[in-house]
Amino acid sequence: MGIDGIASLSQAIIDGKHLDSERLTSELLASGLGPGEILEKGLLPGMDVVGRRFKNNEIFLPNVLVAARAMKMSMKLLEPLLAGSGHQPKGKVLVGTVKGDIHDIGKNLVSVMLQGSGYTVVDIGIDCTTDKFLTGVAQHHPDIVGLSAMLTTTMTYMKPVIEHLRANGVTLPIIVGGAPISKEFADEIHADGSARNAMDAVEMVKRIFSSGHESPRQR
Ligand code: B1M
Repeated sequence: MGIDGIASLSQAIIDGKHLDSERLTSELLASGLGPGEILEKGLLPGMDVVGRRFKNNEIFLPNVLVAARAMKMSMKLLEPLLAGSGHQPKGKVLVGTVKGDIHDIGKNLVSVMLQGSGYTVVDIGIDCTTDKFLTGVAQHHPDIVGLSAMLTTTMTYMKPVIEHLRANGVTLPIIVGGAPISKEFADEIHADGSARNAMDAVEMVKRIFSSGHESPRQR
């Protein structure tokens, strides 16, 4: 196991072979490779190829679905290791994918990396309406709200979510992310920050806490 195993894992994602991706992930872990390296060098490059081929009409939706299932099988093994354990929670972040959008792999990865950095994450799922975000905030009392969108057609729903939360007195920092989200778009919809990937999201959350938006539980 090593370079060959990693390449086979990428290929298993591309081919949508979930049993292979699960087995290879276990074998790579057993051979001593770290979960972060398996994710960065095996899973994400595989999913990148899938995205490119889908865009170029070289493969079709069912292929993307089986690739996503293979990715999820591997992520199930990696998530507990990426998240780590025994951290004192530094604050709470509520995350959800906005209405009309069912993409959740990226959001889940952001959640895992935040947990791995010591934050508690409340994940309210996919296809979340403005009210679902508001109810989530009322129920879970997060310190930061995170919105995810992967489609140019659903990113526009982030604005109504932010407006609905603000209109109902939610003053918490709201961050946005997902493949189509730019900093300009985030500014335009009055989000408090945006992140390109899971690592950026962790940095953004850290910055928000260190800039004075500290957790109410720590005040
Ligand atoms: Co969809 N899909 N998809 N898809 N899909 C994309 C997004 C697309 C770019 C593919 C393409 O054309 N190249 C394209 C969007 C085009 C656009 O709008 N510009 C697309 C399309 C068109 C569609 C459908 C409309 C297809 C159809 O039905 N004709 C449909 C829409 C369904 C819907 O949501 N209503 C659809 C469906 C699906 C599947 C269900 C088959 C599946 C999703 C499975 C799932 O998530 N459970 C799927 C997949 C897998 C993809 C691709 C191939 C991969 C997405 C992914 O998981 N990437 C994707 C192409 C691509 O991105 N290469 C594509 C891996 C993940 C780790 O990265 O999601 O980017 P990502 O997350 C990153 C960052 O974005 C960021 O950090 C994450 C981790 O680093 N981030 C945040 C995300 N959320 C964040 C929140 C933050 C901060 C950072 O703060 C809160």
